[in-house]
Amino acid sequence: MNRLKQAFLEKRPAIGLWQGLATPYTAEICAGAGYDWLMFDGEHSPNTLQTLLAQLQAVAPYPVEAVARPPAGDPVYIKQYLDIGVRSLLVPMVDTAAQAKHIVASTRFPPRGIRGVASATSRAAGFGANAKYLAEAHEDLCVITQIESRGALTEIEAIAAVEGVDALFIGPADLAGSLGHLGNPAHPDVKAAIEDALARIIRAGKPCGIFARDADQARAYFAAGFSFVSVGTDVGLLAHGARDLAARARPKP
Ligand code: 3PY
Ligand code: MG
Repeated sequence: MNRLKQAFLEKRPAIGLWQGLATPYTAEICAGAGYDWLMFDGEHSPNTLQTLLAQLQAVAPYPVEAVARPPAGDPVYIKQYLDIGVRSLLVPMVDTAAQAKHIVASTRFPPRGIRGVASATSRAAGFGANAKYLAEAHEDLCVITQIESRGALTEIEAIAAVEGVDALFIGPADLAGSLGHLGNPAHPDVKAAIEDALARIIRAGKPCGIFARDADQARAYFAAGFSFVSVGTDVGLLAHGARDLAARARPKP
């Protein structure tokens, strides 16, 4: 069973960690660190299908759900991601219900959708060993669409109502940009928009996720009703840790 969907069903808060380093070695370190899900980023990190595949293989033995974000909600990316074994997709920049429907259709084989058919050669189907894959693949998928523009805010109810959209995820950085506050997701207008979006997504009956900058903000988001929260990034952990260590080790003049 998809671990993120399981957490949603059991109403268990799911903590995630953003993965931007694009290497299997660090992904494996993070996989054993106690997060419920890791998010491998194909939108803003230097990931190729090969680097993504290597990271999926590295984290496979760990009890963590591998979420991956394609560069866009394009059926071509989606079928490639699913074929290498991604079960949970975070799709950026989804502004309308029509887009959300197209994305869900891209994850389903005909007649349910338009996903290109492969199973004998795909890792997702156990390289042909899973005879039920074509019939049952959709049951284990988790499709999450991002709400991160002024336009998407107006469409929340319609997007949340799309069958096959399992959860919605607010992107504070892009949302801040779209609302005229680029680089300032803490601006009161953005905070108000996030609160309103969360309330409407909960009313629509869908789990809502968000990106938090630190542990305090993550806990506050869980307390506010978010179901899944990503806290910080692997890049940030390394960058801050490295800078801090250098600064503290340098002898004072
Ligand atoms: C954003 O903040 O725009 C994201 O996509 C991730 O949080
Ligand atoms: Mg974004």
